[in-house]
Order: sequence, then C-alpha cells, then structure tokens
Amino acid sequence: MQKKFALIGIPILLAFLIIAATGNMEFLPDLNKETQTVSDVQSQSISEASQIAEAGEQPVREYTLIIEQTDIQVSDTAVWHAWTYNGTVPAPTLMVNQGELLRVKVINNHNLTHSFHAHMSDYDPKHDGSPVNIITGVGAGSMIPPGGEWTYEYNVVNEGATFFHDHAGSEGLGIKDHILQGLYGNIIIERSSPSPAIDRHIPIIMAEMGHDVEKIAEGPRPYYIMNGKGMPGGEKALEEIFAEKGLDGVVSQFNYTLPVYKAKVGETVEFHVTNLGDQIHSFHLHGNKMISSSNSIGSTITSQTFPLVQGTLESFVIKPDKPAIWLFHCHVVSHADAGMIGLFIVEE
Ligand SMILES: [Cu+2]
Repeated sequence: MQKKFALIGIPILLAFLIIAATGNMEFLPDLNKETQTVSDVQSQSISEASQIAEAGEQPVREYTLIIEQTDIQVSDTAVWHAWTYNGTVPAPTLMVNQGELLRVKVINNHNLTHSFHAHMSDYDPKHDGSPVNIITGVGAGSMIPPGGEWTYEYNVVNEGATFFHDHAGSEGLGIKDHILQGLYGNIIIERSSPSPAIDRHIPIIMAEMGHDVEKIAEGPRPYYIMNGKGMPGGEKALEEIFAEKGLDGVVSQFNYTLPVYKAKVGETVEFHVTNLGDQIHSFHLHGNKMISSSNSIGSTITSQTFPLVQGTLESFVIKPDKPAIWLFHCHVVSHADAGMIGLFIVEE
C-alpha cells in the first residue's frame, strides 16, 4: 500500500499542483512577501540596512550586522537556537556594485567570540576575521569578543556572487560548529551591464543544521537545510501531508519547512547556490534550462545538476517558459529525504 502510494503519490501531487498553477493560483500565499529574493532584500537594504556614502572618489556601501542568538521554530518538532547575523539564517543578502568599497560593521551581542569572514579578493589583512589576525596581532579585533564590534572593509573587484561566514571557534566547538549554527550569508555583486538583464536573484545556501536544536515534540526534525529550511522526511513527508490535509497542508509548509521561490514566465532568473555545510551537496532543478553564470560562464548545465564541494558556489541563469511548480533538491538524495527539498513556482 505504501509502495503503491509512493508510486502514484508524487505524480498526483505534482499534477494537482500544476493544474492549480496553470489555472487559479489564488491558493498560493503572496510569495512576494514571504520569499526573500534579492530584489526584496535590495529595496530593504538600500532604504534600511545599507547606506551609500562618498569617501573621496570611491562610493562606499555600508551595512550593519548584529550577531545574536535567535530561536527559530524549524518544524513542528524542533526549535533551533541559532546564531545569526541580524536574526535570520542565512543573514540578509548584502548587495553591492563593482568598484564600491563594501563596509560592514559587525556588532557581537552573543556570549562567544565570532567574526565576519568574506570570500572576497581585495582587502587589508586586518579585515580577514580569522584566527591569523590574533596570531599576527594585525586586526586582532576582527575576531570580535562578546560585546565588541569591528568594521570590515573590502574593495569590490569581483563580480557575480560570493558569501561570508563566521571564522571563529570556541572551547569545545570548531569553526564548523560556528558556521553550521547559522552564521553565514551571501554577497551579490551587481554587474554594471549584465547580459541578459537579471529580473530576479535567488540565493540559496545549502548546509546542515547546527548543534543547538531543542526537541519540542516527537518526530523527525530537519537536518539538511537550504536557506535554513528543511522538510523532515523530504518529498515522501510532503506526500503524506497532502494525503492527510490536502493542498492547504502543503501550502502551510511554504517558507516554514519548505523553501519556496517564485518567478514569472519570461523573466530572467539567476540562482546563486552555495554549499556552506561540512558535507558535499549537489543541486538539481527540475525542468528549466540552466546556463552557468559563474564557474563556466555561458555553458549549459546539461544534467540539470551540479556538484558543490564545501565552501563553493555556482550561479546559473534560467528563463522559465511555462507556468509550473518545479522541485529543486540536493541530489545526494539521502539529503533530500532528510529535508533538502524546495519548490520553484513559475506564474503567468
Ligand atoms: Cu546534500
């Protein structure tokens, strides 16, 4: 019976979702509000989080990030006592233009030493945010003690996307533990004249969930996550929710245990996918032609999947041509089974 359900469950679920998608989309929540695309982040960031100031000839892009513990309910079974930059996992995406000076003031309101280490290529060593700063005494304060702060600066010479993370450890906890607890985020460097023009950025960080998770009810909890979210039990669990509670049950998981992003037919959408976990992940998007825009610019990702070793990123561009609901997931499928799945919704 279970097997039969498994065989017919996914096609029925997807067919139902696609019928709903191509017909009446009103069953969907307003994902513009719930989905953190960079366009959203950018408008928030420029008005609230970041300020642009002129320092001589070079424009300066300023952000402030506060490190603090944030309790996030990650499923009906668990609360993650995460460590965050500005209260979310990942941190808010930092938008910057090529040629600018990126200045990030980081305040540590947590009870352990932390840092901000950006995968950028042009900065003074004092802004490295790693234990080398303590060893050399150059920028020792960039390893920020509890209650302290440090302002990091970078010349933005790269283009495309990159990321940042904590680079501190503490007694009994390694740098891995600090990162997996949630201290990471993306930097998107807007190209001066992208071709084609990008209508929507979707940054996704793949990782494992950190160690400080409190069980609040019986049952599985997410372990493998994308942008802080994971569906315990993966696609099979989603089928079971559908069988039990119908489409409303599935929708209730949107941007709770299931990362959901949307775009419109004809838009040019750029995904930026990073692995900040401690294991190898791979990223598979169903049904859309994927053109690399980072490591092998212009080439088609023919298998619809690419591998990500630890600490790497791949960006790609798609141009969705039909309304649909598509899965994306880690293709280390045991990771998908344990949470690493999401939906990409294309609307008319
Ligand atoms: Cu994986």
